[in-house]
Amino acid sequence: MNYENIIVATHGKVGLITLHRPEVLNALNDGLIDDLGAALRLFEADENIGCIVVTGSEKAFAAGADIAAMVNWDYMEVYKTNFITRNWDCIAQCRKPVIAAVAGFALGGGCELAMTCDMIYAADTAKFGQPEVKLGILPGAGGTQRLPRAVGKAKAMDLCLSARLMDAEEAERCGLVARIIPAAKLLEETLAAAATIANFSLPMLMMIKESVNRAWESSLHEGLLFERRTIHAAFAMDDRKEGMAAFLQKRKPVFKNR
Ligand code: DAK
Repeated sequence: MNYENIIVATHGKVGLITLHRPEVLNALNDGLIDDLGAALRLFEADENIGCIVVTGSEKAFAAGADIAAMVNWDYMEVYKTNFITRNWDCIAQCRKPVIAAVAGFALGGGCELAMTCDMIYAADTAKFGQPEVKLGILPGAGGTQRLPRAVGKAKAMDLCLSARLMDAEEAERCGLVARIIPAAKLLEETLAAAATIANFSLPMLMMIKESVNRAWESSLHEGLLFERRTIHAAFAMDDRKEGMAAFLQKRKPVFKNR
């Protein structure tokens, strides 16, 4: 596939998507989100891919939705074209693990895009924020919902209402970011972590992802029930038998994704 706004590569079992609109700090327009959706669907369908990394440039993961594209739009236009929403949920719907590797700015829709991934690995240069209020709008692609779930109400209110930016250290401290990595090593270390993940049993990765997401989307009781049913089901898997047998036989497991 040829894409205009992203660069796609594979590294063994890891799919890498690099947002690529350098002249506008990877500002998100429909074209980019459509490209991202198409690439994710191909990786999702590819049995050889076990984990996906989404990244940007050294300067910006993404500086938000494309303000130049939005400036003259009116309500009917965004409503009828389903602006951004059309492919926006492509990451959330992906069943394989998706890591956002963020260097530089992740602002507005860029921060929302990173939060839609399963986890964020941040370069020490990363800056997160929901500065939409400066433009006279509100975070509109999940920011008012995912940010408080990730960092708590107080900090989410502070970020959304004041438009201030948060650095990588603060983002890790408050739970938005899973790891901080020196900028020069961000991609290398993220790809290595993604490779470790991708070598585990794919159906088990999908079950774990589904179960952890339940913690966000249901009560504790419902989440625990879902987890219990899932671990019972895991006992039907060849990979579960293989993983345990390999441990006892002191050898590496050979997972068959079954
Ligand atoms: N859109 C368009 N162009 C952008 C951009 C953006 N978000 N961010 C940067 N650029 C462009 C700049 O205009 C500039 O272009 P030229 O002047 O060179 O032609 C180029 O990228 C380099 O930017 P700067 O010269 O400004 O670079 P600096 O290092 O000085 O500053 C910055 C970097 C990131 C602090 C600054 O560029 C900035 O403040 N950018 C805007 C950040 C922002 O406000 N982001 C929030 C955008 S609103 C929706 C869902 C979601 C959304 C909306 C609707 N629905 C479902 C309906 C989301 C909205 C947003 O994200």
